[in-house]
Amino acid sequence: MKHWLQATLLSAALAAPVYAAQPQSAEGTGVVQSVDAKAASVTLKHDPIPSLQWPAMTMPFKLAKPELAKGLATGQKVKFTLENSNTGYRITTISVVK
Ligand SMILES: [Cu+2]
Repeated sequence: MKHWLQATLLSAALAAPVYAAQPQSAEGTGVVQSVDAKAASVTLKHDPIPSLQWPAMTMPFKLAKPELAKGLATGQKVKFTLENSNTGYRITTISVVK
């Protein structure tokens, strides 16, 4: 009986469309507000990201690799790629735009 219940709950969770709707990656642009190389994190004031239905906002992003923080400084305009991980969206590429 218990196994039947678990199987039913599992298939219900797998079928939930809310998870399938999350894109695996997205691109965005923004301005660097601060860089924390030690924490592999950068705070960006990003433009709207239509594919994620995110409005413009200022928020911290985790960097997939600490090296991505190299060369970044407050005030730079950047473009970046986000990848969906089990801890949320994190930056996999980021470069300065002129
Ligand atoms: Cu945001």
